[in-house]
Amino acid sequence: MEMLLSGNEAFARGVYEHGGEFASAYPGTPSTEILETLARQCKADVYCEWSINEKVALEVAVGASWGGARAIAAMKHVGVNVAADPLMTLAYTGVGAGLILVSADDPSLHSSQNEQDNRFYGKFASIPVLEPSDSQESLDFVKDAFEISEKFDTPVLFRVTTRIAHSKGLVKIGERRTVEHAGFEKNIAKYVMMPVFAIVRHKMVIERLEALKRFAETTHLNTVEMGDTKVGVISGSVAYQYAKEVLPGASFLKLGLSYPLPMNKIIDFASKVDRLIVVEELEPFYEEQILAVGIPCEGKKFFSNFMELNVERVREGFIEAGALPKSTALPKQAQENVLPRPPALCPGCPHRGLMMALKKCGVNITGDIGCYTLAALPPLETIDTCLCMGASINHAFGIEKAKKTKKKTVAVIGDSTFLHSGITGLANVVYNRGTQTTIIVDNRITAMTGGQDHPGTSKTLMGEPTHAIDLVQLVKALGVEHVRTVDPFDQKTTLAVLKEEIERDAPSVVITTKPCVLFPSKLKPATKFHVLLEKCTACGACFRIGCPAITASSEKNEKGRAKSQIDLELCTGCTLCFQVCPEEAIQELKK
Ligand SMILES: Cc1ncc(C[n+]2csc(CCOP(=O)(O)OP(=O)(O)O)c2C)c(N)n1
Repeated sequence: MEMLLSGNEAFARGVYEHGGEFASAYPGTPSTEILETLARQCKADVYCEWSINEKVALEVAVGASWGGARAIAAMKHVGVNVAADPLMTLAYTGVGAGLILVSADDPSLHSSQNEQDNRFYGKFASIPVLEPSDSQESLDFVKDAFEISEKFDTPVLFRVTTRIAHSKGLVKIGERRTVEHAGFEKNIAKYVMMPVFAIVRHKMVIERLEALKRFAETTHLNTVEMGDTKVGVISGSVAYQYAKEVLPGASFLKLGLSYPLPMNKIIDFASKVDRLIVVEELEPFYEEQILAVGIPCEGKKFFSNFMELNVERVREGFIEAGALPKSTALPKQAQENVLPRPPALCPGCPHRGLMMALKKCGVNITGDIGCYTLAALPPLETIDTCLCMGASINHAFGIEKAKKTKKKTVAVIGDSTFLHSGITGLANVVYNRGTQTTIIVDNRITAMTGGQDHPGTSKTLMGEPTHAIDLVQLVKALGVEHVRTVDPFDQKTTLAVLKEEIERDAPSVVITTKPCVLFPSKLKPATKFHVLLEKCTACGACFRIGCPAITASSEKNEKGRAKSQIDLELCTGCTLCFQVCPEEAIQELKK
């Protein structure tokens, strides 16, 4: 049977079909749908969980693998940085049953803070990297990945990119097949990485890499497609699809196992073509390794490592390389006349109320990663920093200790992010006698990635009720004595509480308590608000809160400035515009 599946859905299907029994992840675009699909369709056979962060996700998957279950841990590319500590030594211990670490990279930063190329983690840790080039391979390669993992006693890095993860293609699906493995067995030389054992395992890693190199030469994952021998193209992942579309008649060496590289196969391929061109997205990962063994090849000078490739960019690269005549250039497409739509907080988002109040506090605001990061942009312009998850609390602390900044600094962090990697930072603030205010914007969900549960929401990914961490109790236990909760839609109280806590010469935490507006089951039925045009003076106060429900009406004031109007479809009745209107022109709509 065939199904139309995204790469993520196909990978999930592959885990099911090839006997996966354990799957963990922390959400992050473009990887999130792997666990969502598994939990929706396969939870009777595959245990699924949202882990509290990526390090935990990898470590529990390692435990499952050592315990005899084929396991996967999925995360976005920056998540692998969080999981890098266990990963580097996991390369030494090896696995029990097959273990796959999925790294979903995001060339072009569609929804990420950087464009790092995680193929390098494979080389760094000396573990194999598999890269599917479409949905079918996303399913099929799971079988190879589990088998390689078990045969070579290694975790396998399964690297996809946004276009592979989110594009759909027809996929042949099959039945589930399970493989029996023994449970955990004591073996300290393998599982206890103290120097005396680790040194032996490191030797094993080096020998294993040699064995993997030999395997790379013969595996069906790396295929040669001979065509015209003027140009030989080495490529993999989605870049292969682009290159094949643009230069279908050329000879290709397609790499499905992209680390370690099959160097003999590459040497042989190079000897059969006049010229070797490497087409790969982001960094010159293949190119540098091929050049390092003395095989002349070209790549990055035609296909830049900046932003993702596409068919057009690959066509232009081949034209520049002289592999395609200039006449094949496609006419530049006319720029579509689309109005720019900068990302904005949703109408009714509780983060807006907090940011409006914070704007009046005259403080520096170190930010974190979540929907609230959008408040860095106009018109709110409150968030001053965003580096990586959990960093906000530590940045505020560092700025305070640097003692060069007159204004006070507060940290803003989401509930999911606080649990992911903020708790340790707050403990550090208390321990090292910081005095900052930390604001936890608790909308009771991981909103930015589409609304996943976390250890504060009382529900597991398997749909079971569970304990919900009480954030007030948690931060008190860390030693924060001044902990307040506020309703961010109540501007007066929120501002008063913030001012009081910011003034304080001791660490404090303010927790906002309104849920994400996209989870309406948690909200009261909305009262809508509208603008009384006869009272509106077009002062712009309501525009400055950045609510997409508020737009310019066709009515103008005497100076020709547009008065406001509220889109009743979008209004959630949060009351923030009502609270800022100095003319009482915004009123509740009587039913
Ligand atoms: C290490 C890492 N993992 C995952 C992500 C993807 N991601 C971005 S923000 C976010 C969490 C957002 O949830 P929360 O902190 O509750 O804020 P909200 O969006 O709900 O306001 C996640 C998982 C990331 N950027 N970095």
